[in-house]
Amino acid sequence: MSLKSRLTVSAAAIALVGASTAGAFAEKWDMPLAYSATNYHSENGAVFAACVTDATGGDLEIVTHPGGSLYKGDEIKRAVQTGQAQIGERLLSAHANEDPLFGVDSIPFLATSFEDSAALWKAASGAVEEALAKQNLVYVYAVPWPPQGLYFNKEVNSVADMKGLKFRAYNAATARIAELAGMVPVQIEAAELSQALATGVAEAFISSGSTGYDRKVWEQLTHFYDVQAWLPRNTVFVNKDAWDGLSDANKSAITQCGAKAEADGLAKAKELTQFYIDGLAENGMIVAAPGDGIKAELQEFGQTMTQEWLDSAGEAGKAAVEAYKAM
Ligand code: PCA
Repeated sequence: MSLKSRLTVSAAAIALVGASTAGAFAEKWDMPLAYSATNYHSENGAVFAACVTDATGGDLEIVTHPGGSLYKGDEIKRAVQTGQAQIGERLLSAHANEDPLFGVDSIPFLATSFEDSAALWKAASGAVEEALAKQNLVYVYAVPWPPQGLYFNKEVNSVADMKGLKFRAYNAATARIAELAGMVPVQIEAAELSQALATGVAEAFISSGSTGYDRKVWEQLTHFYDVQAWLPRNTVFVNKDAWDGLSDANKSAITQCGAKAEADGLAKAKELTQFYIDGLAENGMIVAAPGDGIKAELQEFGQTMTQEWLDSAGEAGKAAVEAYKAM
């Protein structure tokens, strides 16, 4: 063997040893997300993933899969619980049927501003973390959506005007509102919302300006009423077994990057709230505050639903709401 080829062989051997060493220790985690890649939650999730990859020197690489591309919204939580994905982001209130605590952020008119939503989360997140732990999940961070408003294909001045509309729901609370208003609830993920509106499967819904903007709902709908009913959260969680297998250094990277993502995501949500609402108006929608009549009717739904939630959520739920109200 010539000197040159011997050098080449040994260089290749070293490269191989290097690669297999990294391969043996480095881990790659998939992180499914339900919302479009350009949504601020998904962008924030991508920054979080890069933060973890960087902080661990590539020892733990997190790869995001936005837009429901790996698992659809309603599949993400189960995928992480069972370890099919190691980490994921989900609108937790969509699972309030499993544990009412997951719906603490979707009680109408309990917390209607970013400030109140932060206080409510402070009061309730410990109980939510425990509820997640019972399901083999470790809480990492949560980021709110902007306040929720009502979208329609006509002017609506009272609950009576809503009667019979097919109402896209994204959790138990939104389905309950439909029921109380005499509408017909249909459960649809945001990724399928544009199509549902285009085909008439849904004619109205409640969500933030963000989702209306992302789904270009001005193509079918005409009115947005800025009701500010609540601010639901997307929550990021890790499979408990995957978590337990991490080194302390890697756990701490996730915790620290998560804390940063929680703060940055909140700042983005605040910054973008008006931008989204302006976007709806610029694209031809009528954007208005709800009239006093409809506001009073919705407030009544809120009281009914708050009581229903307290009845179902047990001591932990009651304690969280009381702690929030005392803040
Ligand atoms: N957008 C999400 C949940 C709340 C929001 O503002 C959605 O409509 O699916």
